[in-house]
Amino acid sequence: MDGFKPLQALRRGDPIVILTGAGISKESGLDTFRDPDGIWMRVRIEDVATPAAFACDPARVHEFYNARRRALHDPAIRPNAAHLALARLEQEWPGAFLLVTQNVDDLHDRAGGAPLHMHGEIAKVRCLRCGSVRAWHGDLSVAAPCPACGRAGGLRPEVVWFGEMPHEMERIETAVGRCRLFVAIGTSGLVYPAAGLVHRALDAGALTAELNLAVTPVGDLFEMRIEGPATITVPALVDALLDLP
Ligand code: BV8
Repeated sequence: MDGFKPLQALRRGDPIVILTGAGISKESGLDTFRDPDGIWMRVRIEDVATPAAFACDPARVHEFYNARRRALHDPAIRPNAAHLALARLEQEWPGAFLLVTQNVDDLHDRAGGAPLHMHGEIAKVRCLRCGSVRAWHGDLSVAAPCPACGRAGGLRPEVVWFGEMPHEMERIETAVGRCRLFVAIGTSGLVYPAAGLVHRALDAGALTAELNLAVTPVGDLFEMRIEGPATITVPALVDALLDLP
């Protein structure tokens, strides 16, 4: 793909940061949020993805996440060629590499990657009573007792809601500030602070690339814009990077 020509300014082993969003999981069968068939087109953020929503109607919030967690157990939902290509890049790249995902699904992990889940993970639970965090694959409910402290009523999905601070922002911002290549894949670039990371990459003089199915509101910020489905564009990006001298 000619669109990858600017990559030739990089050296093999230059630090890379990749940011992914819901679009990378779309071809695996998981809904995005803001596409016409997206999740936020069916349910309001204020009703299911804020601390106030959980305080007001925890059962409704549990059901929203239970349905999405159950989907992850559908055998038809599995990592796609884009997840697998990023896992290959992570394993073979001879320099610093950080994969940051906004996604709460486990497809990068199941592909063999080691993503930093800045918005948390739907297959984990946190106890508000004792603070413990652990894997959780079944349905959650208000009555479910915490496996650590035994108390009920305090378990919540280990995801970052709107109005909550994403995980490991300092580590993410440090890596972006040092990277030579910043790639945003399958994200609408509308949710902060994730959407602001490209500015930090530009300030650091990094090469920036956006891989998306369509033009996004922040597309003009990126030096490279590769349009197409992630299962095509991401393997092509990884091949181009691993072919660098
Ligand atoms: C916070 C987990 C403060 C839950 C999510 C400025 C600065 C800081 C904050 C703000 C700010 N302005 C506004 C805010 C508040 C808010 C925000 O950004 N609101 C937006 C709506 C304006 N931000 C926050 O609240 C954040 N917290 O700021 O805390 C603070 C400060 C101090 C101390 C304490 C607190 C927290 C945000 C995190 C919220 N949680 N997810 C869950 O999943 O249920 S965010 C939500 O949007 C999603 O979960 C997802 O993670 C995120 C981004 O969505 P995308 O992944 O981009 O998905 P989307 O559908 O939008 O786009 C998909 C893209 O894929 C499209 O472009 C499409 O074209 C493309 N695509 C589709 N198919 C394909 C494809 N691409 C390639 N191939 C394909 N096949």
